[in-house]
Amino acid sequence: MTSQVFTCIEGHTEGMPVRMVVGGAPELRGATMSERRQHFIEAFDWVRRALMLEPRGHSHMSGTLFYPPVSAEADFSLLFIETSGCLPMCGHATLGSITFALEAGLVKPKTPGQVVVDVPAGQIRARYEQQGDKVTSVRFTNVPGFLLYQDVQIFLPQLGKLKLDIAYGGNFYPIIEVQANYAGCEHFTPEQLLEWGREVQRLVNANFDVVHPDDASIRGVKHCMWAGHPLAKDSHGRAVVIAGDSLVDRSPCGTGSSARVAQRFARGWLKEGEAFRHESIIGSRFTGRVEATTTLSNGAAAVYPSIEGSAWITGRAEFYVDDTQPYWDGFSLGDFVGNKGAA
Ligand code: PYC
Repeated sequence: MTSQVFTCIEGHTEGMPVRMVVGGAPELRGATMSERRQHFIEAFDWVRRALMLEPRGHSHMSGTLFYPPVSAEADFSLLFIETSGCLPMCGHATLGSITFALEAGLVKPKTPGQVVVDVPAGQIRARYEQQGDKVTSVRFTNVPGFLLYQDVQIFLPQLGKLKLDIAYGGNFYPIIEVQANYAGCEHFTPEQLLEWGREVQRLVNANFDVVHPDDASIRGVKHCMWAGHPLAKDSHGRAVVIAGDSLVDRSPCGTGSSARVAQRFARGWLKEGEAFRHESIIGSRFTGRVEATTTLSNGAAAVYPSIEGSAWITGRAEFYVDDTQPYWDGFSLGDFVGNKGAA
C-alpha cells in the first residue's frame, strides 16, 4: 500500500507553474542524475502522475524534485517532472527551482551569486541577482544546443505544406517559423496550436530520425514550437510551445528558447553574445544568448545557449497520496476518450 506525504514549494516562472517537491521524494539509485532519472521512470512514475495530473495538478502542470548534489561541484540536483513525462531538462523549471531553493534557504551556494545544478541532461551553471530576500533574475547556461535539420517539409491537413527546422536545446523542438501557409501563432487559438502541435510531433516522429548524436537515449520529439510576431517593440521573437499531448507552456520555454537560439545562430540570424528577447503566449519573456560555440562528438557545430528569466513563489503545499483513494495516481481527461476509463 502507498500512503505518502509530499511537501512542495509552489510558484511560477514567467507564468508557467513550477511545483518543487522538497519533502517525500523517493530515494533513487545511480551515480548520475541521468541514471537516477531512469530509476525514477521505472519505479516511481506514479509520483509524477500523482503530483502533475488531476486532481492534484492539471494539464499544464510542471515541476521538479529537489535532491542533494550528485557531483562534487554541484550545489543541488533536480529531476524534472511534468504531465508529459520525466524530461532530461526543463528550462523554466530550472529557473524556478534555483529561485525557490535560494529564497527558501534550502541551499547556500559554494560561490555566492552562482549555483551549479546536476540534472539528467548534464550539469547546469547559473548566475543570479538578488535584492534582499528576493532572487530577481537567474541566467543559466544550458547543455549544448544545435540545429539538427533545416527546412524539412511536412503536410499538415489543416494548414497545408509546412517547412520546419528541428533544433535541440535540452529537448528536441520542431520550430515552425512564419511562412506562406502559417501567419504566426498570434493568429490562432491555443486549442488549435495544441491540436496541430500534437500532429506535428506525430508527423516528425514518423518521418525523421531525431536522435542526439552524443546520447542515443535522447530521441524523438515531444514538443512543438509555433513562432510568431512579438507584441513588445523591444522583443525579438514570440513562440507558443506545446509539450506532449496537453501542455501549452505559459513561459517562452527554457529548452525551447535554447533550441531557437541554436537554430538562429546556425542560420546566421543571431550573433554570439547578442540578446534574443523571446515572448511567450502571455507576453512574458526570457532572454536567450549564445554564450560560446562548441562541437558535438560527430564534429557537428553546437552552441552553449543561456536563458535568463524570473520566478516567484506563490505558496507551499502538502499533498497526500493514498492508493486506497480513487484516482490516487492522477488522471487526465485524455485517459477517458472513448470511455477507456469506464469501470
Ligand atoms: O522550460 O524547458 C522548458 C519547458 C519544457 C516543457 C515545458 N517547459
